Amino acid sequence: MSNDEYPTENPAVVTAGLPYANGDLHVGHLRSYTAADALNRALNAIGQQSAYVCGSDMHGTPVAVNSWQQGVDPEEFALEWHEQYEETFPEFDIEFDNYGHTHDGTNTELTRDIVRTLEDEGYVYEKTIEVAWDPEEDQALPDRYVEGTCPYCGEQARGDECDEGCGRHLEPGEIEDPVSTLTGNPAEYRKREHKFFEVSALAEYLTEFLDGLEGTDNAQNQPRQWIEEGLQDWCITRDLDWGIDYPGDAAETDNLVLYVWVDAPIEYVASTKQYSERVGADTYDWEAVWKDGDGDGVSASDASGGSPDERRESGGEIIHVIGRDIIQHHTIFWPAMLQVAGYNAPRAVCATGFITINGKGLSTSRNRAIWAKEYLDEGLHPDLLRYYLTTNGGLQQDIDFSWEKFADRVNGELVDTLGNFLYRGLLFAHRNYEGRPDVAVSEEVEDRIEEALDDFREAVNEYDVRGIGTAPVDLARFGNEYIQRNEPWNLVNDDPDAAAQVIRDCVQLAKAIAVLAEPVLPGKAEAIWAQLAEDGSVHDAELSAALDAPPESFDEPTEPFAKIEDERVAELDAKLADRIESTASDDEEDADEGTAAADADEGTDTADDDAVPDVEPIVADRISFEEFQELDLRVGRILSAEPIEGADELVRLEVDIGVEARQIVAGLQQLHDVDALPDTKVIVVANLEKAELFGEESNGMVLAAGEQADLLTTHEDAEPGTRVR
Ligand code: B3M
Ligand code: ZN
Repeated sequence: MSNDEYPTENPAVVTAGLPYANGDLHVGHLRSYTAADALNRALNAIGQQSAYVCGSDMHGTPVAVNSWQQGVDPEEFALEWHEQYEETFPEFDIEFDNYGHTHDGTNTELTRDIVRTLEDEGYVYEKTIEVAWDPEEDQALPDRYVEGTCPYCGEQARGDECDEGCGRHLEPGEIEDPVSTLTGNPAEYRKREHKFFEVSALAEYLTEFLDGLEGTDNAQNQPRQWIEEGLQDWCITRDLDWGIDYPGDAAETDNLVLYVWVDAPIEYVASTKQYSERVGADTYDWEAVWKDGDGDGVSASDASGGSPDERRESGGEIIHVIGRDIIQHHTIFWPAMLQVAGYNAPRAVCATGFITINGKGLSTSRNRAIWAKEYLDEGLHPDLLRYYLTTNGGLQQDIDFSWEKFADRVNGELVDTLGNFLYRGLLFAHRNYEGRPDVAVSEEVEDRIEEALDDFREAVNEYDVRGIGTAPVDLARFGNEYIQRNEPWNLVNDDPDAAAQVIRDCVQLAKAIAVLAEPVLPGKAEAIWAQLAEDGSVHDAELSAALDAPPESFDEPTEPFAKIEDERVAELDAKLADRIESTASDDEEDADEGTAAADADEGTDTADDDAVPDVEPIVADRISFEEFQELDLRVGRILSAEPIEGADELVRLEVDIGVEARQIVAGLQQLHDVDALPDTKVIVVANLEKAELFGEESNGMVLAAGEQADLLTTHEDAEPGTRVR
């Protein structure tokens, strides 16, 4: 890879975290697949060769537990889901260049090969450990077969991940108070021989790797902290009969399969390889992406001290889009494996936030989710959801989905801004000129389009998917303002040349909008392209096409987007509420039956199930009244608010707290309309120690509730400076 600006000379690959083949797809999944799809399309648009690959994650206990519950063979079970995903993704225009699965020959072979290299390079050792065991079933309880308490944060956790607490990966035997999800019995521990990958020897390499890593901040910061706390070696085998067999024929590894997190990311490589084999290495060479060419492993001494820069010179631009709960796997285990096995390091890891539904955690088991199929069955256009999911906040931010918010964005941005501009501009053009007036584009509009293209290129380089998605809407906003300012309807008779100029400009803007809209609104962009009577497909257009003249004539346009009416929102809301309620009453019946495995289907997916609890538990430790009084809370009034450059989420506030005006930095940029903040009354922690954020002093803190940073204010007219007790 390079750290050069895109487009680079190297081929790129964009990947999205593999869905476990164990249940229906929902908005939680779609968020990262649409973001990665848009990023890949945008890279292509700016002239970067790039492929988008993924596959189903067939192994591990997420599949084993669910198939066992249904009494189906895991392979059959997983393949069925895999086939369903293959059908569903294209329905959302999520267009993988290759979609494989982890159980296929390519991945199995590549995985064994890589594990053998890890062994040959001296990074794998054997150790006897205690693993959780179900005495009644007389079987080991790896990963999701066991639940208990996280040893790091004390939250309820699954065997291999603290999914509701600190998010850490847990090693076998680490979980406290283990309970079998098969029988509900307390688990025992048994001694077993397992294979370990010596990740701890790679701390220095990984620190350097993180220094050069691009993508979202969370993907750099969290692993840095884990490295500082001390890396543990990683158990790469499991007592399970579903998975890829440990390579070799040593008797002691007979009953072991590889841990699912070994073969899952290798599918990124396997899937790229399948793509390359299909189109031919002359068109896209997987080895140029993933290997430097020599393909040799790195010896133990090299890898621990070796420089990631050596691998940065050549090779491809590897970009991973994932959920934020799997950062550790992608920034510690995965680059460690790649390094030792002689593969290239990722250039970027972009970790997305979670999704809540009506302010509550998405939960598949509670049916509190928007299901992919259900959305389509409602007859809603896939582009609307793509737009909502990719532009609602920055990638790292949590997104709340409600039908009302969804309709507001669709109606305000896609219908009123984008659709309105296209329709009125093109209708005027068709009626008066049968298409594009025969004059050159004005300098003003050409410059404005150039500016939009530059912003778009910058957004791609910053992995700013939201910026990619809002680019066409911003240009349409300009278009509406341009039409309004020039009033072509008043010029047609008096000054026909001037009218023709305005409309010529609008037609060019429409074409530029189609090109810019392609990554996030591929279906709609193609329709606009066809409306303009353009040849070929907008999917093949490069960004520069935005400035080429459109054909001279085109047909009467239709409105590209339809408003979602309030009644429709109410209807969709009611359906969702009913569904959640009826699942809750089913659950009560299940609970009466007392089946211990009843909730083992939790967490069938990416980063979501109940990850955001409905209500946080109250902190058990009480504080005294004196301790409370140490807090100096004051009423304040925001005097001014402006975004801090380079910090996606932060705003610089001037807040009047009666005695003085304070500068306070707050994470409100994505969650509030910054321009509307001045004059808002807030509650300020006035005696908090000063901090520096992005080089800005923050002198106090503004209180806000929950993920959406709902600002605390006063009910009546308490003046700035009033103490809050
Ligand atoms: N199958 C799903 C998840 O934990 C898991 C991703 C694998 S990516 C290599 O989000
Ligand atoms: Zn934890």
